[in-house]
Order: sequence, then structure tokens, then C-alpha cells
Amino acid sequence: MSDLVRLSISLEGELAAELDRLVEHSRYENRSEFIRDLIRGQLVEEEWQQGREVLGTITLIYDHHTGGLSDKLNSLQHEHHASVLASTHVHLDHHLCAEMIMLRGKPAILRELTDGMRKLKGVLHAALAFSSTGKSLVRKGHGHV
Ligand code: NI
Repeated sequence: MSDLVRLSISLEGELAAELDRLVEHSRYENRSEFIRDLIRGQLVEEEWQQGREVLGTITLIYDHHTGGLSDKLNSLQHEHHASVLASTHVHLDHHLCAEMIMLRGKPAILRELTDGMRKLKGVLHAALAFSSTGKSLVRKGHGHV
């Protein structure tokens, strides 16, 4: 287990009360767990800002009856084959499809692919969720390293 460092922080009373409310709301066991994950969230944001290799997932909702759309989406994924790790297709109803596309690469390329899909006619929603390859994140509890 990595060495634990004990910190003492100073907060205004109202802010401390908000911290406790947030900890309770998000069902963390204690403030330390909550703050660890806040820091990891910032580290992920920093990876994206610095243009490092990251992980991301596009969630796509589209109408597959729109002419040529499925082919265009397929072509875009082939053009970015080096970044596409996996994808899952779900038929939501007669018209609508959902697709989740897991990506690894530079943030600019992941954004470019998302934007390329979003602007296609028939695409109702294209959202890119930001995550990390995990390399810069401190491992929780008993790590294997
Ligand atoms: Ni479908």
C-alpha cells in the first residue's frame, strides 16, 4: 500500500458544510475518499487539457433510416481505426439506434471523430465522455505495483 499522508485543510464553515453534504449525497464513506476522487477527476481533466493519450467513449443516438448514415458512421470509424478500441450497437426501437464507441488516443482526434459524427444528418445526440488510460492516476488502496 502506498504511504498515506495526513493533511489538514482550512475551509470556511459554509464550505465545510457543503463538503459534508456532497460526501453524504455521493455516498462516499468519508471525506478522504471523496477528495481522492476529486483529485483524480482533476488529473483526468489535466490529461485532456495537455493533449496526452486518453480514453474516451462516444455515446451516439441516431435514426438508421436516414439515407447513407450507417455507411458514413462506419467510414468515420474506419478512418479512425487506430483510435477505436471497441463499439457496441443497440437497436432502441424501429428507428433509433444507440452506439457506444470506446476510444484511445489524443484528445483532439477523439473530439474530431465525435464532431464528425455529431454533424451528420440523422444523428440526434453524440456525447464524448472523458476518461483516462489510468497511468497518471494514483491507485486505490492495495495496488499491484
Ligand atoms: Ni440499430
